[in-house]
Amino acid sequence: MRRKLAAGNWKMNGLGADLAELDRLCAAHPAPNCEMLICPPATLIHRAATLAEGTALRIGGQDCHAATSGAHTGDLSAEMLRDAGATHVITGHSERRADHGETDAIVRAKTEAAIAAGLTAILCLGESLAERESGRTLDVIRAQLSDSLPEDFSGETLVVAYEPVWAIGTGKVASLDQIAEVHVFLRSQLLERLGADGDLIRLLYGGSVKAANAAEIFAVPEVDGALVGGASLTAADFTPIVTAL
Ligand code: G2H
Repeated sequence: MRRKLAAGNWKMNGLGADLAELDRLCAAHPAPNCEMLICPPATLIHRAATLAEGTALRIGGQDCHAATSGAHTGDLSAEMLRDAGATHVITGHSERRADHGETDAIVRAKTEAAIAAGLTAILCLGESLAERESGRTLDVIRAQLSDSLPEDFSGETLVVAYEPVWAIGTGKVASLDQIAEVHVFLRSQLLERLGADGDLIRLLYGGSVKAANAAEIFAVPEVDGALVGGASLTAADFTPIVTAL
């Protein structure tokens, strides 16, 4: 049975003082077979991982470079994230795709680098509002998945997060039917590509998830958890999402 996952993405938020929120979160007890993860900014990964040691909280990065080392000023390799204490890394978030021109090919290379470094990659994909309104959602999802999936992965090393771009940070949540349609489609694509192993890959929903809507989203077929932005910044907001898993 697939483990459930509540993953928090702090984006470009968080100073040392905010580690107090993680300290509070460490007191949360996910149900059996459920995991909680926070991806703080890179500057906090080492301190966060040290603080979370021995607790159920896992710490991840928000991005990594595709190369293992070299002349890439300002970038971080997956191995560096692991060395700092990360167990996971987000790849292909729509904000990276938009702000840094990350293509599916780049996302795929980053995801491969993450897995090679021993991290679990959370590979994000999702359609824009224009793509949804023109009826192309499933075509876009199919293409993003096939073009950004790494060569080798397993249920332990890869998680796929469906994040409709129009629902990110906007307060607009996709309807339960819209979430179900894409998640069931993603599962069918993974089964087609991997056979029975396609059932082992966890699928997260992301986009304005909060305590008030988490339980109904987690009850949608093929939803194994959530990637949460704004509502992961405080323990008070994130703990109920973890316990709703
Ligand atoms: C989507 C999500 C976290 P939010 O980006 O990845 O953010 O929950 O703020 O919409």
